Amino acid sequence: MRTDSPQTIFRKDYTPPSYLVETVELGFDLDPARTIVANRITLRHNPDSPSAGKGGADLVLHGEDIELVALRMNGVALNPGQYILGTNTLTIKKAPLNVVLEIETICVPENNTTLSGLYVSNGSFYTQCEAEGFRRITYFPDRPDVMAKYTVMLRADKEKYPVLLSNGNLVEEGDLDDGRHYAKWEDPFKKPSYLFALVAAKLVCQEEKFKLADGRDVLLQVWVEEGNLDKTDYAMQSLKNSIRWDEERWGLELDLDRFMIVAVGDFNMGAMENKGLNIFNTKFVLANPATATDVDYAGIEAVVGHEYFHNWTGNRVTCRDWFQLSLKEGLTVFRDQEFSADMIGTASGRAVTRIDQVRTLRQAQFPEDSGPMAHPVRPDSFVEINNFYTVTVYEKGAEVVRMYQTLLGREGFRKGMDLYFQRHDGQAVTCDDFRAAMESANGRDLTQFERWYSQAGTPILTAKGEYDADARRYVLTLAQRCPPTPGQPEKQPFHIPVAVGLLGPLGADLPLNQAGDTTVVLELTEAEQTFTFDGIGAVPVPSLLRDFSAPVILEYPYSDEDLLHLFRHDSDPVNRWEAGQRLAMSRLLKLTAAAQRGEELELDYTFIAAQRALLLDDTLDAAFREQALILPSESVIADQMEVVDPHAIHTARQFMRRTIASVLRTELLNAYAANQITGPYSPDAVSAGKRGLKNLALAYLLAGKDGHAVNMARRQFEEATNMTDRAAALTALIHSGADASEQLQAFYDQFKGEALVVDKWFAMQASAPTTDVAHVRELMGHPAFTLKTPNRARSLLFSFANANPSQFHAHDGSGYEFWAEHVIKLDALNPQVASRFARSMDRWRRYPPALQEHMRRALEKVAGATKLSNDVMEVVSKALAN
Ligand code: B3K
Ligand code: ZN
Repeated sequence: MRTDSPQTIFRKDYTPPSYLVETVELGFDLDPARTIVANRITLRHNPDSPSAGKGGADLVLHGEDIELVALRMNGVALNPGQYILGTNTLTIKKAPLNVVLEIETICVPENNTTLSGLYVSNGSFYTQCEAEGFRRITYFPDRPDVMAKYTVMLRADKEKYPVLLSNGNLVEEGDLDDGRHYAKWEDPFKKPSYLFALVAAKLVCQEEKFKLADGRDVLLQVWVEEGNLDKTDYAMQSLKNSIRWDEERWGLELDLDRFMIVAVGDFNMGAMENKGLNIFNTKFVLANPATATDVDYAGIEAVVGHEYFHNWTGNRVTCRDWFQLSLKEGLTVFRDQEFSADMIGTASGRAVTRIDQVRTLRQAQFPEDSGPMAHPVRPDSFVEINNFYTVTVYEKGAEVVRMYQTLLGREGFRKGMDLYFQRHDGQAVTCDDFRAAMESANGRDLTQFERWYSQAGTPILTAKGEYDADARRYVLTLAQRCPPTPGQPEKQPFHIPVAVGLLGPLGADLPLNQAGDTTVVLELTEAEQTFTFDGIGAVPVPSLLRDFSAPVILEYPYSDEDLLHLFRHDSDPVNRWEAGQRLAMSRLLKLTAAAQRGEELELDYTFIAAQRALLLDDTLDAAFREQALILPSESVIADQMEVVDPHAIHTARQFMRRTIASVLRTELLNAYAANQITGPYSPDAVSAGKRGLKNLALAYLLAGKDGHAVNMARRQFEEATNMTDRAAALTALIHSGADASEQLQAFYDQFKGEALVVDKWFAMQASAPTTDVAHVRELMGHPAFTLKTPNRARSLLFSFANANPSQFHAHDGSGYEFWAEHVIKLDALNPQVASRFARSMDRWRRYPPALQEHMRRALEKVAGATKLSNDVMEVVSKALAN
C-alpha cells in the first residue's frame, strides 16, 4: 500500500530518463519470509535527458515496500548521508556519468497480498511487474523507456521449489548446500523492467518441440501444478496456432529458443506477457471438457494469443511511457481478435466474434466513456496507472487500430505495420509513432485521426437519407457530435470510417458505384457531410456502419419496417444482428416505461414473428442464431435511459423472455432437440454454436416457467458429458428460480477440488436474480470462499455487483453498503482488485434520487476510510467529483 499522498501524473510532463541502464544482474535468495535480492546495475547518463549537468545528474530509483540493506556505487559502499531514501524513491544526488550500483534489499513475498511484485501463491513464488511492480522487488528506474539486458540467478530450496524459471534462456543450473539449488537465466533481448519475471515453484509441464517457419526448433512449455496436466492441451494448441498465425499473417517470428507459459491461481488480471515467460491466471490455461465451458476455451485461445502477440507488439516495440499503453494493448487486442476470427475460418464465425466485440463495447466501454472515469485511449493524466488498464485503452484502442485497417485496407495496414517494426524494433515509442508509420507507409495524412487518441467520449453519429426517384439518387447526410467528458467540455470532429450498403426492396444489396461495390467506406471528417449515390432504382433501406466500422453510437430514424427488412436480409451479418437488437431495444424501453407506470405489459407479435423466423432459418449457423436471440442486457438497456430504474428494466426484460418462451415454445423445443451433439466434446465453433443455441433455448424455456423445461434442465445437468452443458443447465435452473438445491450441492461435491469450477459455482449463484445481499453474505461464509484469491472474489462479489442489477440496487441500499464494506476490506489486501470492484458504482448519478442518496453515502464511506490506496481513492473521488 502506498503511503505517500496521491499525486496526479501528466502526460505533458514526460521527460526522458536521466540515466539509462545497460545491464542488470539480479540474484535472488528466495525465502517466503525473507527474500534477499542482490541487484547490480550498470547505468550511464542519458545524453538526451534535460538533466545533463557537469557534475553528473540526480539518479532516482523507484522502490516500494522493500528494505534497503546495502548500497554500493562504483565499488564503494554508500552511507546514509550519501543518498536520500524517500518513501518510494532512492536518490543519489549528482551521480557520476557512469555508475555501477550494487543494491541489496529484502522483501517478504508471503505477506504480499497485492499480487504485484514478488509474491507467494499456494506455496510457490511468482512475479507480476507491470505496470510498476518491479520496484517492489528492487530499487530501479522502473519506467518502460529504460530498457536493459538482464541476467538472473535464482537460488531456492530444491524440494519446495524444484522449478526455477526466468526470462530468456537457461544458461546454468545446479545444486547448492543445504538442499538448495540454483538456476541462471539470461535474456538476450533488452527489455523494460515491467517484463521481468521469475517463477520458483513446484510445477510440472507439458512440453513440445515446434518448428518455426525459418526452420528453427523451439521449445514450448506449459507449466501447471501437479494434477493439472490433463488440462494443458488446449493452451499448448493455442500457443502453436498463435505462433503460426503471427508468421503467416504478419511475418513475425518467435525470437527465442524457448517459450514458457506458467499458470497461477492467484493473479490480478488475465495474464502477463513477460519476455519468454508468460504468467497466466489459471482461468486462461486450464481446460478439459469436464471442467471448462466453450466460453472458457475461447478465452484461452484469445489470451494465449494475446500474450504471445505482445512479444512483438509490446516487447520488441514497447511503450515510451504508460500514457501510451494502448500502443501495445489496443494493437494486441486487435491482433488477438483477428486471430480468433481467423481460427474460426467461416464468414459467419468471423461475424459472431465481431458481434461479441460490439457487445463488450456497449456493455462496458460506452458506459466508461460516459462516466466519471472517462478518458481518452491515450490518457492525459492518472493517479494510479493500474486504474487505466481499461476497456477504453484495450477495447476502444483495438477499435482505433481496426479503423486504420478499414481506412487503409488490409494491405495498406500491413505495410504500415511492417514500417512500424522496421523503424522501431528495440525502441520505446508512442501512439504518434504508430500513426506516423501508417501515414508514411500509405502516403496518407492521418492528422485528424489523432483525435481518436486524444478525445474521450463516444461520438454520436446521426444519419438521414433522402431518395429522389426521378433522379434515381439517394443522398445520405451524416453528422457527428460527441458529448463532453471530464476535463474535455468540447470536442472536434473525428475522422470516422462509415461502411455503408443500401438494400433494395427485395433485400438485395444495390450496387453503389460503377465498380459494382455493394459496401463502401465513407469518410466522415466534418461535423456534417452529405454523400450521394446515383443509379439507385428504388427507395433503399440503408445498412449503416457495417461490421461496426467505428466505435460510435448510430442514430437513424429506422422504422420497424426498415429494421425488419434489415433483420431478414442484410448481407452484413453484424448489421443483421444489430437490426434485431434495435427491434428488441425499442420494445424493452417501452415495456420498462410501462412497468414503471404499473401497467400491464404487452409484446407485439411482429417482433416475436421475426424472432421466430430467425430461429427457424436453417441457412444460418446456430452460433449466429444464438447471438440474434440474445436480448440486450439489463445494463445495456439501462444505458439508454435518462434515469435508470433497474427494477422496471428487470421486470420488462423478464416479461419479454417469458413471452418469447411461451409463444415460441414449440420452436424452442425443436431447436433444443435439433442442436444436440453426440460424440466426444470439441470446442470448435460449429459445435460450440450448437451448444450455445440449444442452451439458450433451454434458458428461454425455463424463463417461461415451464414445468417440462425444469425436468429437461435437470436431466441435462445429470447427463451432461461436458461443463458447457452442465453449467448451462444449472445456471438456467437457478436463474429461473426453480429449485436447484440438490443440483447445486451435487455440483459442488463433484468439483470442490477444481478451483475454477468452484468459481463458476459462486458466480452462477451471485448473478441469479433471486440472490439478494443476505444470500451473498451467506455465501461469503462458505468454507471455500476467500477474498484473497482474486478469481474467487470476482466470482462472488463482482458477479453480484455487475451481473445482478435488480438485487444489487435493492431499494434499501443494502447492496451499496455491502459494496462499501468490501471495497474497504479488499483494499487492505489488494488495491488493484479493490479498485476494480469500486468501479461498480461509477454510474451512480444515473439512478433515481432515493438510490443515489444511498450510493453517495456508500461512496463517501469508502472515500472517508482510513488508509485507502491511491487506486481506490482515484476511483471514488472521481465518482464523487462534480
Ligand atoms: N499487460 C498485462 C496487464 C498488466 C496489468 C497490470 N495492472 C496483460 C495484458 O494486457 O496482456
Ligand atoms: Zn495485453
